[in-house]
Amino acid sequence: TPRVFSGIQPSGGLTLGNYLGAIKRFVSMQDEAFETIYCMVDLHAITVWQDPAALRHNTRELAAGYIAAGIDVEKSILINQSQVPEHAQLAWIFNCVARMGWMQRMTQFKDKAGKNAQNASLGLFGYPALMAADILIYHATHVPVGEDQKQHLELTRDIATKFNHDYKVDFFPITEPVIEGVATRVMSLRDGSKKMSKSDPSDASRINMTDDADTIAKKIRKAKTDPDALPSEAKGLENRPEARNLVNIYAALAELSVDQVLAEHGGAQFGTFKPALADLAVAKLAPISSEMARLMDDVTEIDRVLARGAAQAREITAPILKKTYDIIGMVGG
Ligand code: AQP
Repeated sequence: TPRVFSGIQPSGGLTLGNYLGAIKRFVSMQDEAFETIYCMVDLHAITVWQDPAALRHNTRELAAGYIAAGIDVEKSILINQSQVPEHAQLAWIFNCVARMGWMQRMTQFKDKAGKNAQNASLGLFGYPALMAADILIYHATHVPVGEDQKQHLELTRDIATKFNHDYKVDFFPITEPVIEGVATRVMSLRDGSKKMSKSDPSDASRINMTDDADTIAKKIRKAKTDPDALPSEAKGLENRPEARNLVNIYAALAELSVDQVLAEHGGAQFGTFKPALADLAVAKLAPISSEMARLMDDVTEIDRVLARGAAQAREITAPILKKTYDIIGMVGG
């Protein structure tokens, strides 16, 4: 069976962008004909500074978010990255396969390192090699992600191709990105040109999965928009990034196409559309956030789930790492 791997960083609270761009898709793939493995990528999170107590909390809360949103641990393997050591072990091998020049082209590194790239961690620079290891240590064939991860997945393919070529093997699969739906790039509520992000300094820029109904309504009411009414067709949203973003969010939450949403709301002013969107968001998110809160009441249960997930994962990863060492020529591989 085709195997799916994907992950989310516990670098803050889950956002609506993570939910619509990633988790919602993870849940649907779990129910299709795939073997599914989903991860809290804590080793990725520490490529930028994380307060230890916050990292621990965010990792457990992310696990609660996955489960509350519909990841079923009887159907999917749910893991925390650092609890499956083969991820980091294979990443070292891939550090020796990937080329400096490939890494230097990564736009996420440029965005995250900013102007002072000399002060970025070496881990932030090597992030895509660890991501390739996360995927390939399972021989995963399909990786559901948001639009922003496309370049990293191309690098994963390049690493697999070079490894196979250098060692004259057909060992690592060439992974397919799965970037589908109307919410592959949910934008900031304050700036239609920036993606919604858990680490944006402005909390008003995002909807957190743990926001209460009033907060969600207020953030949507204050979201940046233009003064025009909604168009009646998708092409009327061109050059209106903020309007398009709100319509896309509506469509993704309601599981409708953009044209279906506009057939209903075309001609409406934002004064009418925003409350409708807020009601829909609250209706969809409130059950998830209350279940997350319930799960977080007793973290021993979450920790138990993660320990079990790690044991299941290692049944897959340990033989693949052993075989990799063997191919490379390591004694004991
Ligand atoms: N705004 C978004 N729209 C659609 N998909 C998104 N994803 C993230 N933001 C959006 C998808 O969520 C998955 C997990 O992403 P991540 O947490 O590993 O890293 P990220 O993409 O860097 O997410 P953030 O929220 O922006 O985190 P920080 O602020 O820590 O960098 C990925 O599949 C991603 O595409």
